[in-house]
Amino acid sequence: LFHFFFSSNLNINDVLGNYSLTLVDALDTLAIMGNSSEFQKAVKLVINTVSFDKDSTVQVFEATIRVLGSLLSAHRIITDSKQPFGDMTIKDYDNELLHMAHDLAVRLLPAFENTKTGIPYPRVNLKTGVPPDSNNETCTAGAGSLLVEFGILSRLLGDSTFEWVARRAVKALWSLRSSDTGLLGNVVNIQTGHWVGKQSGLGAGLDSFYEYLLKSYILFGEKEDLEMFNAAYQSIQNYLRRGREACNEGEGDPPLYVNVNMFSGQLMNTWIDSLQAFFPGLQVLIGDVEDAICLHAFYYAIWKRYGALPERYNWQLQAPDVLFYPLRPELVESTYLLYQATKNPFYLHVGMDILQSLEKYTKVKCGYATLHHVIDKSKEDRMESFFLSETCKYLYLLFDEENPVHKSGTRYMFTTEGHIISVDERLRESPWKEFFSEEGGPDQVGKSGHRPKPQELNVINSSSNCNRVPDERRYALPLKSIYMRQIDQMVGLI
Ligand code: DMJ
Repeated sequence: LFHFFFSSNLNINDVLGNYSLTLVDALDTLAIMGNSSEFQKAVKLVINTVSFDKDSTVQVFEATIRVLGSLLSAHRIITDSKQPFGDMTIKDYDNELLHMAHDLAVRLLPAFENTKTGIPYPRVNLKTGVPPDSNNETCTAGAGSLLVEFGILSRLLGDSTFEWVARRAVKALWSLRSSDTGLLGNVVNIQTGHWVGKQSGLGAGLDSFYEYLLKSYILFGEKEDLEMFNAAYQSIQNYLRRGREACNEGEGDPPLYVNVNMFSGQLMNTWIDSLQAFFPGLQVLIGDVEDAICLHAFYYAIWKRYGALPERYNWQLQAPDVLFYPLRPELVESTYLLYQATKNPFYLHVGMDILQSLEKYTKVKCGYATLHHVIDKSKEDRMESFFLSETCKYLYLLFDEENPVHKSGTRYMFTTEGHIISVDERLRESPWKEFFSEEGGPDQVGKSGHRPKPQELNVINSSSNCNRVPDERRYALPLKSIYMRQIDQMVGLI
């Protein structure tokens, strides 16, 4: 029955992976809430019961952001010498979560092999690699937003493989952007490099690609990541942004970011999706707070109308195009980051409003349920793992002014799945940097025939590598207190 159920529902199988996804994804939320007993219990449960040696086909992106990212975040919390969240240490901890992260990442590596562009396959089987009937098409966000987790893993292990393949994918995608608009599409063929989906926007298929260009720079300090982000941000402003120039003054409609054809910049449709609501949060990170305030207000207006965000909203018809709401975090995330940036109590009000709607419309006996229909408020029997890892975490942090995330001597960055990673010098170490730069600039990658294939780096063998995990406690550093607002300021202070 289990097999029938999973194989008949590809969507659920892809995400769930049969590896205790919700338990794993929620680990650092427990720490942030200061619940050390539940955190310790959950970590032990993960260590003792979760295995990736499974005949399970997963999406590389989802496995990376939800599982790999969470394991790395929890590992760093456990081994942090300062223990800002209370005692989150685990007795006799022997880097098990880091070993698990490594094991999972090794199982994802086949996705990066036998691809002519270096852009990975979207799915792998954890036991057998890329399925024989695999699709050669992938979305830009899925293939190009792996660098934060893969880079952290590489830098903790001292093993370049993971960062190398993730960075190669980013550069390959980047090299395929339109030479006229600088925009990327949302779906690409990994063998030919042809754009199958020519839609460029801020939502599904592209969202975290932009986010990770900036966040990779914050974490690793590699200038090329910032250069790519700045260029992408400029193209977004040039071609996606419509409406009046200033948020609060002047003629015309309020600003809005639309979906356009990547080559012509022409409008492709009149909907926006709820994933786009992350963008104001990203704008806060780069200090574009005015624009962030405006865009956030637009999404909040939609939330107020339905008590949720429909998956797609048609701004021309002023009605939802796609009606479900799977407890997504993006609006809460932007609300939280805008509150941190402005300290305007309006954002506490927004958070309270969102919280009350969630309580009213989505709370069920065993948790919180996806809204199947934002108008009639019917529900689905499904609670996505990001509800605990992101939606609840950002809501909690919004109201918890004294939380160590805001107060401690450590500064944190959130992965795209909301996992906290402390920004410190340990992640700036990359002994392989010169090797990477020999690969040429962003535009060269995917064209050069001289790059070693991942196999040739000779680090894929999981069992031998597991013994090479360094004790990162040795590298724990005293960190200065800062909250991420101005990216230059953050990078400059390290
Ligand atoms: C999360 O899994 C991540 O935030 C991802 O980047 C896209 N959005 C979902 C939640 O909506």
